[in-house]
Amino acid sequence: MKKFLLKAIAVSFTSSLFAQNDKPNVLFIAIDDMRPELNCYGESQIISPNMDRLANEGITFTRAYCQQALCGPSRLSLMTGMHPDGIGNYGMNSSNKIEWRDYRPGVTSLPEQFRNNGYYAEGFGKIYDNRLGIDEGYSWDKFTQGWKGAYSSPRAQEILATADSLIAIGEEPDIIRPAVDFWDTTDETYTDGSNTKLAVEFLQNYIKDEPFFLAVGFSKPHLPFVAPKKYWDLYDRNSIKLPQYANVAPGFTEYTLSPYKEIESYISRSIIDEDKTKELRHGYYACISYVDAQIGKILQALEDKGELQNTIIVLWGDHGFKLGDFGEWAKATNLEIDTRVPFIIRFPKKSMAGTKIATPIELTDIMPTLCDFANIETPSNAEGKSLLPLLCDQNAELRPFALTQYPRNGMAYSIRTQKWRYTEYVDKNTFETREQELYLIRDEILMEEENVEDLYPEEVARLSKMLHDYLETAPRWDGPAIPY
Ligand SMILES: [Ca+2]
Repeated sequence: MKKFLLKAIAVSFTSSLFAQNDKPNVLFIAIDDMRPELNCYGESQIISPNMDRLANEGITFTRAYCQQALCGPSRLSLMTGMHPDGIGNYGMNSSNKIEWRDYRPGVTSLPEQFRNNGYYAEGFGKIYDNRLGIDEGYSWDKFTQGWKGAYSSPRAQEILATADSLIAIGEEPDIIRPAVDFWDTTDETYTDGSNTKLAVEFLQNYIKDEPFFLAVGFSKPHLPFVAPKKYWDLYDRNSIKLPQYANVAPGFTEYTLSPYKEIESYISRSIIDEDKTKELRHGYYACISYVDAQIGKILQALEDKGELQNTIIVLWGDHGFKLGDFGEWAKATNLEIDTRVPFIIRFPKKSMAGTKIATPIELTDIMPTLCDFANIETPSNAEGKSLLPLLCDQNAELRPFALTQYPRNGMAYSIRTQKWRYTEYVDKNTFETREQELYLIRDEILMEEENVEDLYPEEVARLSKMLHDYLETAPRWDGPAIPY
């Protein structure tokens, strides 16, 4: 009955957006390691007019959470609509590149389902993490990764050569490879500009009868923070703010932060002082402005093609990133700053333009939502919820929490409700509780300020029960995990 009602709402909503029998195109934009620190999220430091325009013409989900704060599992979860436990993947490994499809042949991915329903799907850049495979032939009619070296400038080459010569004589360089770089060069010198050019050409030359599912995955602002100089020039280094919470919060357990110190594969932590912190943040912001400019080119190409009003545009990030927050330069935790992601949908005719929705939702919800709007059946492996009821009624009860997990101290599950972030570390097999954390998340801060587990035992008990009730029946892949 509920499903029937949802379908009826979907059909009436979508038929008001599209001419009958006119399937909408999909423009699917992925951004790597971009925390939602944009103007459209109420922040003010980053210059991103095109993403802000998208938000102004669409719907911004201000409490959207990834399912694991790491590229590979977050993306595979989104693309299959399944939680890491459901798909059986918790990581990726560059020395053991695999095709995830070989391990989970029965699963239908999001673009695959669109292909099954008359769409042409083509992708550029980083959609899946390629260490888990790009799934060409299943998810895509055609896929181009288009990688270019991040270190194109003469200065970066010099730094790399110096590091190599130091390592050759047994010394440890402060800079192993640059964490930041700028160069007065074209957008196309680097991967994202180059792939944007290809995506624009795709749109210009598209003549097929089928609607398209065009995916463009940007590799910035992921480390290293490298972008053409003109994007660095948008910012005044002196006015870039330092992190508000630069120390660990009271009550963090030994598992709260990650042992994975991402920045240390670029530079020594010993050289990260206040100036370096500002330089790194400057680089991260410049990379976002660089990506934003590329998004502007794609939106323009879509408009020039006359397809803007017949295209659903979805923009998402795979997870956040700590820029000195809690003293860290990495992701890979269940903290708000690593799990909260940008997520914007722009519907044709700018339906519900400028709406902000603060209900906690998951990236697994993208698959059923897009399928609903395109009037396509959602694959049975999807675990997420269609966001359609929320668009009809912002107070609709969609899900009791958004779930994120990370394999740490057994398995760390973290649930986000409107008010709380509750994290519980359990034995992977018995679900026996090992450790608990509770944070009251204030809307104005959206950071963990203190673990208040001891102050609210009833809340801990309630949320723990909610989590365990879920775990008892949650889909779980019981074969061998996808290797990493
Ligand atoms: Ca990422």
